[in-house]
Amino acid sequence: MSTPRRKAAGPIKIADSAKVKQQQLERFTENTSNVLSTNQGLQIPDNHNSLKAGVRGPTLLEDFILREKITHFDHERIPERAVHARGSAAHGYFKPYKSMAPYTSAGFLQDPDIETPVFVRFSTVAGSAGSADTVRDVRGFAVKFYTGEGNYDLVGNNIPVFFIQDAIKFPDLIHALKPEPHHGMPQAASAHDTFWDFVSLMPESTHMLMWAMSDRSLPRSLRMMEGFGVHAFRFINTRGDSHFVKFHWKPKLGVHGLAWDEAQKIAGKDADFHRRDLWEAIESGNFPEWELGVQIVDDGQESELGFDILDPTKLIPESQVPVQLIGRMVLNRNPDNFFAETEQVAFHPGHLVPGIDFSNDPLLQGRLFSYTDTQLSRLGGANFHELPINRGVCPMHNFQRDGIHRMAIPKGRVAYEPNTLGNGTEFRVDGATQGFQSHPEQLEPPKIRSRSPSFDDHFSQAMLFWNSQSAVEKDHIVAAFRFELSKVELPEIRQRMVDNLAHVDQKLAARVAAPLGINAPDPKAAAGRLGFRDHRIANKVDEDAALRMAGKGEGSIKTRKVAILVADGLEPATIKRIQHDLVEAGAICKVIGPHLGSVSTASGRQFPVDHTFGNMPSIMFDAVLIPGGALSAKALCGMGEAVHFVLEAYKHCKAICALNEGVQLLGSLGISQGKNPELITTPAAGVLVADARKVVEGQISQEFIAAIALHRHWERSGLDAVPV
Ligand code: HDD
Repeated sequence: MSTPRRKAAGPIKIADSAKVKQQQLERFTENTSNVLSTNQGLQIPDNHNSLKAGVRGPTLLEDFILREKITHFDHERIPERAVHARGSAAHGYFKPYKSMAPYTSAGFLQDPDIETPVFVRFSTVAGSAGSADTVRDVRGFAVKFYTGEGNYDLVGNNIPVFFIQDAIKFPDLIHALKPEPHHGMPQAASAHDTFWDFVSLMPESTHMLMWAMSDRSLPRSLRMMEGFGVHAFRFINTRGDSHFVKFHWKPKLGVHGLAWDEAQKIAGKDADFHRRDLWEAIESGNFPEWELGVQIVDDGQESELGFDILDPTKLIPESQVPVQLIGRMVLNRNPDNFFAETEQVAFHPGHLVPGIDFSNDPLLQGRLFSYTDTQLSRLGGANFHELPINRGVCPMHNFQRDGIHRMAIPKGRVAYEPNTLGNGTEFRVDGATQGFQSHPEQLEPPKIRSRSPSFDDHFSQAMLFWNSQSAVEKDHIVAAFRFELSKVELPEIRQRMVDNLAHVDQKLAARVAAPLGINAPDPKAAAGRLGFRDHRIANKVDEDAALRMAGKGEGSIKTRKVAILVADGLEPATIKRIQHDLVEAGAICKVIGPHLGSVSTASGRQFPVDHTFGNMPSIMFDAVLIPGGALSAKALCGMGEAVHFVLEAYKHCKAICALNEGVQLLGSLGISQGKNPELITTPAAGVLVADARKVVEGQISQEFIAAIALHRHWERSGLDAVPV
C-alpha cells in the first residue's frame, strides 16, 4: 500500500557532522579545578577533617560539608541493567556507501558525504556490572545513531537469532539464566540447572543454543565480532513502499574466538579483558570498523523464504538472500566518563527515524514496551532523554513537562496544543509528507492469544547451522554442550536436553551425551515428553558458509598481540627483521622477561623488558616469538613460567615462532622435534622453527604473519596431552 510521496529526509548537513555530538557533549564536560568546593560553590579549605567538639570529641551534626559529601557518596549507585549490565562503549561515526533512497527515506542512509555520529555499547547479558568480560555469553551490540531526524537505535546482539519467539517468555528466560534465586549462584554463567531446565523445555531455543555453544560466545575481542539486528524491520521509501530488512554488522578484523580454557583463565587474570582491548585499540589509533549490511526482502515475497520472517529464532541464510554492504562504522573516541556515558546511555528499539519501521515479530513488539519502562527505574524518571549522552542532535520540542530532574527550562505559558496563546498549530509537521509515519499495514485480526503455526519448526535451522560448521567448530560446540550440561546437577535435565538435540543431529546428541552419565539420546522421548509437534520445513539450502566464523574480515594481523620471550643472553639480531615486519603489518609486540627493567644480550647490551611472565601470561597474547641465543634459550628452558607460557600458547592453538637456539624451548616441551632444522618447517600447525641465519630475509616474517592471520590453529593435534 502506498502513501503520499514524502519529502526527502533532512539529515545534518554540515561538513564534519560526526563532531556534532562531541561538541554537544563538550558543553557538559567539566575539568577538575584545584579549588575544592561544596556543590553550592562554597570553597572548602580542609577536606581531611570533619567538624568536631574538640579534636578528640564527637563529630557535630552541624558539619554540612561532611553531610553533603557522605550523602552524595551514599547515592552514587543506580540500579544496574536487568540484563546487559556489564558493558563497554565508544563514540564514532557511520557513513553510507551510497544512497539507499530506493528502499528507505532514512536521512542518514541517503548521502555518502554525510557522517552520522554514533555511540556503541557492547555488553554481556547474564553477568552483573562487575562480572568478567570473557564468560560464555551472547554479546549485546547496541548502536545509537544521532541523526538529523532524531536518534535511531539499532539494539542487536552478536548472534542473529534469539532464544524465544514471544516477549512474554523473556522474564522466564532471564530468571532461568540469572544466578539461581535461593543462593545467588552462579555469576555470569548459563552452566546451571535452572537455565537448562528452562531451555530444554522450550525447543524453540535450540537454534540459539547452537550459536551460544559455538565460539561466537567467546569473542577474542569486541572488535572481532559480528552484530545483528535479529528481527525483521521495515525500510520505507518516500513513495511509502515497504521492504523487510535484516541488519548485519561485519567487522573488518574478522570474527575470532578464544579457546574455552583461555577464556576462563582470562576471566580471573584480567576481568576487564574486552573493555581494556577496546579502550587501548582506540587510544592507540587502531579504530575498530564494521560494515553495515542489509538483507532486503520485498514485502509480499517473504512467504517464499520457507520460514516465517517474523520468527526471531530464524535467520535468512546469506546464500538465500545476499547481504548488501551499505556503509561503514568507525569507533574513534573513548568516552570521557564511564558513568555519564556508558552507564547512562539508554537504548530502545523503538527509537526510530522516518524510513525505518517495525515488523510484527512478537519478540520485537514486546521489546517496544520494555526499554522505556526499564529506564524509568534505572535512570530514575521520565527525563532520561535529557542526559547528555541521550540527547539528540536535532531540534526537539513537545509539551511533555516537568518530572524528576528536569533540566530544560521551557519558556512561555503554553504547554498544550492546539493553542492560540503560543504559536498555534505551527508545531505540527505535515503528516502526509514529513516526519514519522507508521507503515499502514492492512490488519483485520481476531483478538487472539496464540502463536502462529508458521513458528512451529524449531530444528531445521539449528540443523542448518550444525551442518554449516567446520569439523573444528563442531568439536567446540560438542565440548561446550558437554561442559555446560556437566554442571547441571539433575540427570533428567541433561537427558531432556540431549533428547532435544537428537532432533538436530543424532551424532551431535550422541557425542554430547557420551560423558554425561545418561542414556543414549532419544528423539521420540523428547517429542513425547514435551508434546511438541516437529513441524519441519525443509531448508532451502543445506549449508551456508556465512554461518562459519573462519574466512571473514580483511585477513590482517592488525592489533594482534605478539609476546617476545627473552632472558639474559638473547641474540636480538635474530628477531630484528621479523619484529619490524610484524609491527609494519599492524601487530603489537611486547617483550616478556623474568623481571622488569632489562635483560642483557649475548653481546652485553641492555634489552628492555615490557612485562614479566607472571604479570602478562600467555593468555593475553595471540602469538609467541622466541629469539635465538644459546644462553637465553637455556635460561628459558629452566624457568617454569616461561615453559608454562609456551605450553599454554601451544594448547590454545596460537602461532609460535622459534628462531635458532630458541627452538630448544619447543624441543624441551615436545612441541617440535628440535633437530636444528635448517629452514622453516612446521612440526605442528602454526608452529614455525627456523635458522634465522639461513632463511631468505623476510621469509620467516611472511610465514609467521600468515600463521597469526589465521588467528588460532584449532586443528593442531595432540592437545589433550598438553598438561596446562
Ligand atoms: Fe533486550 C537491554 C538486545 C530482547 C528487554 N537488550 C538490551 C541491550 C541489548 C539488548 C544489546 C543492552 C543495551 C545497552 O547497552 O544499554 N534484547 C536484545 C536483543 C533482543 C532482546 C537483540 C532480541 C532479539 N530485551 C529483549 C526482550 C526484552 C528485552 C524480549 C523484554 C521484553 N533488554 C531489555 C531490557 C534492557 C535490555 C530489560 C535492560 C537494560 C535496558 O533494556 O536498557 O529492557
